[in-house]
Amino acid sequence: MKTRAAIAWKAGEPLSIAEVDLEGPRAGEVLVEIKATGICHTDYYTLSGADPEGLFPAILGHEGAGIVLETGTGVTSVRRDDHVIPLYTPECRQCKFCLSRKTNLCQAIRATQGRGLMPDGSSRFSFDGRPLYHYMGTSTFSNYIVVPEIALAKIRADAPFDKACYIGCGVTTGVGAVVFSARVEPGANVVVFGLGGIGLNVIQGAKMVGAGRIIGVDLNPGRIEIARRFGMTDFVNPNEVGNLVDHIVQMTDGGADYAFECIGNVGVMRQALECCHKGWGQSFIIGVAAAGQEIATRPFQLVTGRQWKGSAFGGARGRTDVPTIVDWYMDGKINIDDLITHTLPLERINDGFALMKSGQSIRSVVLY
Ligand code: NAD
Ligand code: AHE
Ligand code: ZN
Repeated sequence: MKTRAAIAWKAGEPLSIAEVDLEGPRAGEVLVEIKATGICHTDYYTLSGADPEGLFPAILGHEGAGIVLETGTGVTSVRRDDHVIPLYTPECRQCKFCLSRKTNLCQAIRATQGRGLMPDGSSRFSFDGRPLYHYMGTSTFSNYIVVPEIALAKIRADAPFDKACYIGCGVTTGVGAVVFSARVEPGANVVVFGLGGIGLNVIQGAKMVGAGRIIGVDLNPGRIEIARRFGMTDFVNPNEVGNLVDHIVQMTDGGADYAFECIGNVGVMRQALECCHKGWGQSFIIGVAAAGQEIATRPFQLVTGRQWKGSAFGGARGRTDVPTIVDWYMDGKINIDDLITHTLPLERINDGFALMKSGQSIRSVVLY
């Protein structure tokens, strides 16, 4: 079949909209009509050329929601007309990682996913007979996609696609980091570095679990109002204080119980560790840093009890936890609507990237 898609032909170049050929689902695979997709900073990161796994030409996008159109042989967990969110972190429930119960990082198809291919080593997308790479196993910048069954979370049918799509990455990453990765306890002091599409979800996750002080750090004062609305109790602009780490340690009577880096800046990652409380403070890296970047700190920071951790997809097990997060949204426990500042047709997807880069948008959503 044909599908309308935004193709990333080359790093650093705008996406181009075209009719692409899409092969139908093979065994264990599912054809999904994508109704809406968010644009995440990670799409921009890969398009920029900084992602060591970035491949071109590819169809990017990993924050979508849609409807099952057709299932390949052997598919049992979803059927035609089911509403679904594609998962860049699948959940096979059989691999060593899934069975460990210690991580959400299912590895069943991670190797081929990182090579832009379906689990059988081929691509379902082509243009003029030339294969196009899949991206993060999802490629939601295409109106129709084929994905493995284990990479689909079935969600309730009354959740609107234009909001539910954001649960495919940003909402789950931010809220999940608090709830599943850090398990922040009521009353704890939380510091969030970067108040964008991820950081604001960390803030609302912290509020949801009853955190005490919720301190937001950003260079963009335009983020203050929305962050306060989502639960931030204090704001710090790094340009307006002397030593940022000392400042936060003073504000929190010795340091943060939990810190989250939601930028992808290795210098800030160091600050996010060092502002943590001696003896127990935990710092979670969420931001994705470019190829070649490395983190550093004095080992003494860890010797004295601070912990450096990371969180991918909020520690959520996609097929199990994503439907619950959709319920949280539908029950009014989390706010998605106010974070979606722009909606665009696919033809204007490059404007969505420009809005993100300029700091004007929190999340742009493309509607098919
Ligand atoms: P975004 O562009 O919406 O937000 C980034 C925010 O950081 C902006 O508000 C910006 O003003 C602020 N900022 C930039 N430099 C800063 C600095 N030096 N100090 C303080 N604030 C600064 O991006 P996003 O969509 O929220 O994504 C954030 C990061 O999270 C990206 O690196 C993205 O790739 C990553 N990410 C990781 C996961 C995961 O599973 N680990 C999932 C999604 C996104
Ligand atoms: N290819 C990138 C990986 C970047 C990365 O860490 N991605 C996150 C999700 S970001 C979503 O917006 C992730 O899930 N990581 C775990 C994994 O297995 O990729 C790079 O930098 O190499
Ligand atoms: Zn993302």
